[in-house]
Amino acid sequence: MATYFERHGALHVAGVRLVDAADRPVQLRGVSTLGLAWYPEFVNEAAFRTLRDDWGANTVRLAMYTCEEGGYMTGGDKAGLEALIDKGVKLCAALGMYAIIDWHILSDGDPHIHADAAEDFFRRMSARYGDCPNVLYEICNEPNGAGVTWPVVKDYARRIIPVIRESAPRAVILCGTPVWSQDVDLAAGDPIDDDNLMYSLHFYAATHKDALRAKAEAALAAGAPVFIDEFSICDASGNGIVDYGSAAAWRALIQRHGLSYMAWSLSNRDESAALIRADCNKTSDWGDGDITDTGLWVRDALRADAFADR
Ligand code: IDC
Repeated sequence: MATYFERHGALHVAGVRLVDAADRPVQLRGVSTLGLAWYPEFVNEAAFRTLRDDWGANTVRLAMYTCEEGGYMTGGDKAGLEALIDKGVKLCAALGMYAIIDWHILSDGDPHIHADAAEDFFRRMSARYGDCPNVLYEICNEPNGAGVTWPVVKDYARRIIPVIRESAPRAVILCGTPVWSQDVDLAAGDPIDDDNLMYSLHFYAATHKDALRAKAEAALAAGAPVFIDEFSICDASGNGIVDYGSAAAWRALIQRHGLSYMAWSLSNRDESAALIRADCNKTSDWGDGDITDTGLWVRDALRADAFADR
């Protein structure tokens, strides 16, 4: 069977939708790594193959923290992190999957703090992968903090986007939004002038409910392309209970609009958001008993969508 990438190839944005060269709608569905520095063992061929063939994923997001422990800007092994990204991108290419390169700001809530490094990073990444139509660039995971308004984020985006466009003129770029990538409605009201850009919306279903779903609807109604490059169905700490009711409401919204979605996270960390159980040491070929409640929900969603879209 043809892979999702073989079927759709290079993507672009048309209106609020992600589409392929023939303007057919595309829905990227997959998982996000946890910090690449922390769980490098999950970046392996068998894992990605399991996600593709057993779970139904067509995309992997490669999350590289900038300022948490071992982050790119906080003493992390830069060459090692870039080697993991390279491995992940190449695995995705070989398996006919899409890859998202995520500059995962978090405690560094203002993307300007490390904009010089981001510029250098994305210049080199886009030069390296400019010819790889399966690669998307996510320029700031979750802007947050006092003063980090949409104009501030937009300013950063307007600095990084042209750098990526030097080598990847048509790649899809994902831009974080204020308040941990929730304020997509504000971005919609003051959009960035770029043809192939989408706005990040992140939700954790037990924390984020009707109010955030209303923001998503408002942004879409205003014509802004929204991309869910991170979510889980527990609370925003990555822990706590799984909220199946809210998760179902999010899933309905996702399906109504054909939104792309990436589940946090491909790891066996002892927390609710992890897809793999903490007592499981397998790094691929997970059976039902190896997968957390969150993971089972995610796998069900991915499987159902892959089946409907085969
Ligand atoms: C969390 C991880 C957790 C880690 C922490 C670091 O799940 O293991 O210790 O980061 O501070 C986000 C962030 C994402 C968070 C996640 C859960 O993008 O990095 O991961 N989350 O808190 N936004 C909302 C929730």
